[in-house]
Amino acid sequence: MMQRPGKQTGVVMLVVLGIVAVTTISAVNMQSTQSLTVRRFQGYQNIDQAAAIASAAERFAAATLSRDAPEDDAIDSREDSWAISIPPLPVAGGTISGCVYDLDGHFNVNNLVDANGVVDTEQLAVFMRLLDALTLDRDIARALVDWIDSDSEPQLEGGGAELETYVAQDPPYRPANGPLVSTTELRQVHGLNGRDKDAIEAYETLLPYVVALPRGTLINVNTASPELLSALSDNLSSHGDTLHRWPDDGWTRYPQCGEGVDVADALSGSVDEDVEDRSPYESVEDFVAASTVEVDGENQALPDAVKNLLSVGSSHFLVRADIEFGGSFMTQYSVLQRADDGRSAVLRRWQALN
Ligand SMILES: [Ca+2]
Ligand SMILES: [Ca+2]
Repeated sequence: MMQRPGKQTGVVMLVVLGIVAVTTISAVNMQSTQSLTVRRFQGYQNIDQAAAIASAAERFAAATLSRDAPEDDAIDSREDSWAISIPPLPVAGGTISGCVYDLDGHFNVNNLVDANGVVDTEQLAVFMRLLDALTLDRDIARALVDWIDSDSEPQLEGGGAELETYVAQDPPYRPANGPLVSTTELRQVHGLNGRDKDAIEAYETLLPYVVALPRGTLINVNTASPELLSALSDNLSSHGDTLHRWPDDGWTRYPQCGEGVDVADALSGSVDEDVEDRSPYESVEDFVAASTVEVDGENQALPDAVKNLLSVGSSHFLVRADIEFGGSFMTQYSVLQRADDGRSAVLRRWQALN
């Protein structure tokens, strides 16, 4: 589908306005930097400046998401105004670049266990097929259920792991028996833990496809990876590549930002028109129709139980901001939860200095 130059231009104007706001903040702070006579504090000061710029970028992203909320009937896709990557742009004394990823296109591991602390068999089936699609061991799914579920009984069908498995580790530790706060916790789960090369590889393979969000999120079929779409039912195991709605293979970059929209090109309205049709699904019913496949001469639609796990919109986003300031580099990640009224709350935020 052809990209819409008008929309892109609008987006870039907003980016420029947002950066002007950021630059103003930096300029004020620059003056205080210059008044410092103690040079050895310069590094800390730069980090403070970078953090201030990152914070402005986070607010800018939240504002973009808020504007988007009523724009397209709760549809979120890579065609939306929040989905562009911002190329390195100058701010006073440094540069800023960044992007926003939708997180509801990933499998939320906390959905594996329901509100009563008991395994959700429908979610477990999807997760096991996702492991299949990634050629990972299905036992990881049962170990993960045990890590989250409230009891201390290992899953019956094998692969489960409760307290006795973890106290045998060196050093010993306990399973959380509750939701994951971050996907980095997966490195403690049986099958993904320890110094074993296969476990480390399995963790790294799985990480781009999963997320740890509050329980009850729906999978956005407009931003889900081909692997996750393939995992929705046995019938779809080879259909993810045709069903996904990414205009490029951008899901493989997560959480790296893509190449930024060229500001000059976008302002002149010159954008790439040679893009394959990946128009977003406007409803879950649209997706169900597109994913209905013929099996043994009969049309088989996605079962209702799976349909109920899906959405065409998103409530959770990862904002990435890369800041260079005075020779210091900082990457800040913020997990935003957008409410129905468009306002976002920050669920988590972390920074990496490099
Ligand atoms: Ca258990
Ligand atoms: Ca447990």
